[in-house]
Amino acid sequence: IRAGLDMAIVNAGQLAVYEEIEPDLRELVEDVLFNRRPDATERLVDYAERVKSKGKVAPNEEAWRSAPVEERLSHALVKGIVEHIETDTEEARQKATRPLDVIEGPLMAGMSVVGDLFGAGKMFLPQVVKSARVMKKAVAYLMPFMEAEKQADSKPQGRIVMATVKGDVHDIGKNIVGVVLQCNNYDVIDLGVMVPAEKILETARAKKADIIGLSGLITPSLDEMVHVAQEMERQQFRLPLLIGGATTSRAHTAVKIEQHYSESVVHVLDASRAVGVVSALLNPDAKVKFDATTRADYERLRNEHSERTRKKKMLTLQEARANRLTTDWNSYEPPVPDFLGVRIFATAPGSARAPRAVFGASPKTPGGDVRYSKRNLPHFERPWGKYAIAFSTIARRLLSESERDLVLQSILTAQELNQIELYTACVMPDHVHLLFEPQIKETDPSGNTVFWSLTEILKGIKSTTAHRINRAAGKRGPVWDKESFDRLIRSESDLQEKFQYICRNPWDSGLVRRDEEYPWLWTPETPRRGGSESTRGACAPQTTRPPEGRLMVENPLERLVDYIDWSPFFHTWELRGRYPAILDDDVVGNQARELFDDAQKLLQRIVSEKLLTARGVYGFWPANSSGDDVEIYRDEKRDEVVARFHFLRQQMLKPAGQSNYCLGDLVAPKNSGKRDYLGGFAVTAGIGADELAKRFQADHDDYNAIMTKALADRLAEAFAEYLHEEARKAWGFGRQESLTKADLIKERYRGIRPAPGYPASPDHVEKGTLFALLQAEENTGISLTESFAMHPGASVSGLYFSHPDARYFAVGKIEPDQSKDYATRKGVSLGEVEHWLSPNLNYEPRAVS
Ligand code: B12
Repeated sequence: IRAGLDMAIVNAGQLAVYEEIEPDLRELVEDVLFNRRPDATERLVDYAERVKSKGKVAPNEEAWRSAPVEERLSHALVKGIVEHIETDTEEARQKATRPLDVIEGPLMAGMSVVGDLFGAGKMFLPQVVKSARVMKKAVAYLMPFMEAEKQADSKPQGRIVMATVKGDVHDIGKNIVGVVLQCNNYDVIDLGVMVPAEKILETARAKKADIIGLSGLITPSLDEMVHVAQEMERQQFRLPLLIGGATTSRAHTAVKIEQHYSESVVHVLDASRAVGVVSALLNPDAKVKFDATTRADYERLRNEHSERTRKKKMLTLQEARANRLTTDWNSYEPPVPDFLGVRIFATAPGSARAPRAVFGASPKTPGGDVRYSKRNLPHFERPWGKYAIAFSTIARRLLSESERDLVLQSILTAQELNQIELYTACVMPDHVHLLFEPQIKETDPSGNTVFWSLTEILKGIKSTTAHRINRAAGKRGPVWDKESFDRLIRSESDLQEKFQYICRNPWDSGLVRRDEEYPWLWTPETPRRGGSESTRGACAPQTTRPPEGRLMVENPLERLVDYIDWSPFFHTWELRGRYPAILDDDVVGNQARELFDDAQKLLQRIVSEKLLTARGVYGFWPANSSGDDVEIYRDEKRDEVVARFHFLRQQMLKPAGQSNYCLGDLVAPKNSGKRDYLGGFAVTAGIGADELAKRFQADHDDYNAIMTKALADRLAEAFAEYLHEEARKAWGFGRQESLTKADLIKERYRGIRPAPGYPASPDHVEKGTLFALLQAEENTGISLTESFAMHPGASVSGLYFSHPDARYFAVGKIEPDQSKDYATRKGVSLGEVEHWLSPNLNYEPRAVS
């Protein structure tokens, strides 16, 4: 512009990485843009003519393969290409003096190009995560060579211990930040989710961390972050503290956290800012300036906050109630649902407690399998390998029924002790079949992961059972044949075949009739009781009986796919825009399309291979409001209150004609004489998501690990949408709906489904009441943490309101009078209410309590 440019037209859809534009062309273009020479335009037009006359030459996709190995590695990293990475890394290793030089040389150089391009906004997040996958695969390939040479790790720029705080389960955001930091050569120790303060601080101390980073999705986590900051101060930590996650903000960090800890406390809005913040904090010179700016900024935010709080025009609770939403209940007939009680929807009917998916071959290990010989037979083991095992009794002696009980129990104990992830077990009269995956045993002093070995696991099972069988029979001597047959599962079909074979063994071998049960078969669908109480497994010919009085509906995953709202999926990957327009966006369109294609591929796999299990429950209950609360009655007699939902009312001064909303106003009051109803739901699509993500991670594939969780979240929201449609039909008024999926996303239907924690009902504790009414844990397998987060993470729960005037709103800030009233209504202390509603208080709690 300084050089005289008035206007430019950019085809952002064809943006290339600037540094990769051919130097001659770049010079010609720069001459024009920067007005460097009088004949610049002619020269560029001339060049264009020459290119045109040659015709469009299809770029040779593989041309980069002929470049020197250093350039190939850099190209693979920048473009996220994994195909040749092992070959190229091997070539670089042979050229280098030490394997470590490959990391510190070409790989690091490639990653720093990626880091710079991302930092400069020239690369998008999905590309960076794909680059990280290439880097991790290369490093994993070199690892065995470095271990063999006992070489020290390369020196990272700094070490960051990260965790999602206690009570919170979500980790996509944290995982993304972790990958981006790793790309920039920071050593990230990720402690996972639901991590107590003590563990975070102990690890930071033991591992000599340079920075601690916390993440959280829901508001109760904010208090936990304050606690971590206070503990860091008390224990005299001197490390910067980073705050991140959907529920956090700069304002909250400034107002609630920063003053508790004297070292730097910094809120990080998203992954693209993480590297800048971390590098500033770890550079002593830059840190001084960075700290001064941040502290001044937070000071200003605190002042603005207290100014706003002082100036905010608030009503008393009484005044707010007088300005409630009014309904002429006399002329209103609440719709009556088809049924009362709950309905369960599941992709795989069966027990909610153990609905684990059985899938996936053993991941490949770059260093190859560990091969060894036992009694002249070859054996293979690999990390996260799955094994089909068989062992027999000595001389094929027959086990009695109680002995078979003992054996099954002992196998289940190995699973409970977390030595194995059990897929199936069948104790036949004279032999045992098992399908399992050995789990991590420990980390050895040099930081290597050690798995339980097959020998240890089988020795444990065989010797305990032999001992117990002998003791019961008053005998001595061997019970089991010394040899066990183990087979590494190498493919998906291999796994399915073995799984089916074992599950059908009692029937196929003619031991039991088709209509009989075999109690010593265990599968993931079997309730975890073991012994003679255990029931027949999933592969056996069977019918699923729903729990007494409850309707179970089989709901395949593919049905949910149509209900997915894709826009938030792109936000997760930091691509801004609405779907489907984002696919043709000038700036992010290409990247969005590539990401969307990758997502479709994985989604198809998830659906066809049933890699995730979704379960949901919804229900209706007779209900009437009583003040700001809603009473739930046992039955239509409405004389016994079985539960009570407590709602909060807006207290801000509203413009004339607008009401002070409260969800309670949407249900007919008790004294109206009208029979109204309330609905509720809880859904998850996250059963199996952690396991699937873990498998991708074991294959150094963070891209698909993050993608798995993002898709599970989408499926959970889609399930909530689908179930709401079912509920509206069951409630009658939804039967006439003819809405497209886009209409559903725009909520063009009658009624709302606010979730405990969302702005209209900010109290997460109400989830406890909802879960009890739905028997959600039993019916879906979702459990609540101490902070009322739902586990698995990809879960949503909420209430259904049918009133035609129902709209979403934000309760916003509340005054001490409402907190006290709310505490009385709930029968809890004021302190407890203030703890859970802390972000909603328009006052400092200690001033009034
Ligand atoms: C998508 C979404 C979901 C998804 C999954 C969420 C997820 N992926 O984590 C689903 C549908 C499962 C969901 C469920 C719920 N949600 Co929700 N959800 C959202 C939404 C719309 C987007 C969140 C998101 O995925 N962002 C994208 C990810 C990548 O970003 P991120 O996690 O923030 O991470 C970035 C930064 O924060 C930062 N970062 C994150 N961690 C760290 C760590 C460090 C160290 C650093 C440096 C940086 C950093 O970098 C990351 C990458 O850029 C937000 C609203 C919003 N716009 O934020 C509500 C929101 C988070 N949800 C909310 C609520 C209440 C819920 C539920 C409790 C509702 C319910 N009753 O069912 C449940 C809880 C689920 C559970 N398991 O307990 C509230 C939370 C606030 C509150 N009042 O508690 C929000 C803010 C909505 C609102 N306005 O009220 N939700």
